[in-house]
Amino acid sequence: MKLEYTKGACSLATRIIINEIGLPCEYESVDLANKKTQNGQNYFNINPKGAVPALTLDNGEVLTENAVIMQYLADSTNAVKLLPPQGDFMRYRVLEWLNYVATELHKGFSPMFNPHMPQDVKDHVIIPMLKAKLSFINIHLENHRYLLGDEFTLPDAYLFVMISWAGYFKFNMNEWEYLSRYYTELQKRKSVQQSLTEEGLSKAAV
Ligand SMILES: N[C@@H](CCC(=O)N[C@@H](CS)C(=O)NCC(=O)O)C(=O)O
Repeated sequence: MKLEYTKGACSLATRIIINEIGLPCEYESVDLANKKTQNGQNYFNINPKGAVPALTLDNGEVLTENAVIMQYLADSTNAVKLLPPQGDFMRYRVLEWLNYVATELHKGFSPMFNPHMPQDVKDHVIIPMLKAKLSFINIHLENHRYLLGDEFTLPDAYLFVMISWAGYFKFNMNEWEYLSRYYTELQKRKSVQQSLTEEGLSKAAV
């Protein structure tokens, strides 16, 4: 299989899961500004939505949507610690967090990357909204090592990338004691370290 990715983008979460499971995978970087792959291909020919990640399976199917690719990877390899099986209610708790990170945080951060978004709107609307969501997670993490408790699961990989973006945009992580502790611990995780190294990110942004 092959993952289309962009350095430090949400596709880093997919890579962390690939490394967490230990799957062989090829990687091709995508220049999102020009929609060109590393090999000079028009990226729209791989993913007509133009966004990373896209995972090309060995049978030629191309799967998109970060949260769905992660579910596919866990289910197809029986990685039940990352995503419990159907019939186990914890599966829906994992998916509940995965959906929260995808829809509230990831898509909450997206306008921050838009150069046409006025700074005033970022400062007075987007950043306060993101901070409120990070504060909610911070409180949750006071009594949880990972989002779901003692086990690292799919949304932890995704949240790791979102916290690195908070650092990129110079959010003051000292505001969130438990989120900072969580982030520091995740940075030591083998799959995370491997993924950062593979993307040439010697250290995450915070
Ligand atoms: N709905 C997609 C969105 C992915 C997404 O927003 N990817 C960003 C990078 S983090 C991207 O490729 N943005 C460029 C674009 O959408 O044109 C998913 O959840 O996978």
